[in-house]
Amino acid sequence: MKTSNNISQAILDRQILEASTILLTSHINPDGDGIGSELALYYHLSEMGKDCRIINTSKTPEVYSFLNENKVIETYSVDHDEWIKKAALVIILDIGDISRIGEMRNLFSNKSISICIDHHPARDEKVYTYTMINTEEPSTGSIVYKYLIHARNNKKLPLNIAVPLYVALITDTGSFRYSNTNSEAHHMAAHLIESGVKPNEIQNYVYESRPMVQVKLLGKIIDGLQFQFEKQFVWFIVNSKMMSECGASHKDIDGFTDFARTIQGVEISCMILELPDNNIRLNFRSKGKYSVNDIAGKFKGGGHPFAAGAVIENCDVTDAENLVLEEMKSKFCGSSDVN
Ligand SMILES: [Mn+2]
Repeated sequence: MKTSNNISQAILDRQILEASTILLTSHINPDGDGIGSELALYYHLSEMGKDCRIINTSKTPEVYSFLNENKVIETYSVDHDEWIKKAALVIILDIGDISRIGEMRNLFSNKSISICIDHHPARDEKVYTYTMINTEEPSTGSIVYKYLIHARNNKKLPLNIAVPLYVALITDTGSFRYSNTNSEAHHMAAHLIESGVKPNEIQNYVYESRPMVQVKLLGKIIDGLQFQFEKQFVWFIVNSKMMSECGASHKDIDGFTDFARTIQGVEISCMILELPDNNIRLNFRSKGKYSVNDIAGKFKGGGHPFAAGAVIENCDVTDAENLVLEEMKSKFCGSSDVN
């Protein structure tokens, strides 16, 4: 899917050339793709002499702190407002839905140009001046990579750009295991390795440095796994009590839905996460036989065919569970799925 205000690389060149102050941002609880895309663009734009800053609503998850040794990723506070209002160009990366920008949503001044670079379908593309959206791409980092290859005349990328792009790519493709992995993803990886990225080193940082609180929470999640529809569907609840018992916060829940999907025989996994203010976050993952973005869509969410999510407002865990099971019933017991 491409949107009507999608721009070419040449137009992005021009927008960047004309802007001296550029803000880069991503979604709340940013992931490897959001952070990796931001950092790659940041180092490119800084090299061009731009006054460029990365400001996110949420703190950088601990697992990605190795990418932020220079402390260039900032966490939003009202002190940033003045600078943000001055930014001539705002580049929003990997956002999916603009509501996922959190508190920073109302801060774009009318004067600033906004560009959304993403591989999620945009439900609200009109909020941006321009978009560079391609839902065929496995990661936002892949779109940024292609742009940077163009902007830097096909040269090898410096490590400070190649490493974050590699992180973006491996985190969104599950290290080349997910259905979005294509030959271009491997070509991109090869080029990044030729640029000096050490895959084993990066994989260790990302996948073999799990904080103990996450492991404790995972233990509770495994204990509470529930199965239905001949064990093709697995779901689990993460409530505030479990979180506080483990000393975990929302940044620690990344990857659990993917983990549940790895179980033999499971086709779809779902996490029901209790959020503050009586809201529920749903995360869906599919092995590829059934789509899940249509299910997320029923709850006004969205995403990719095999990885999607939604937030249900004013809902408790039990109601959310019943609603999800109802949808799953029509998925597994209804007419056969095209996917
Ligand atoms: Mn992404």
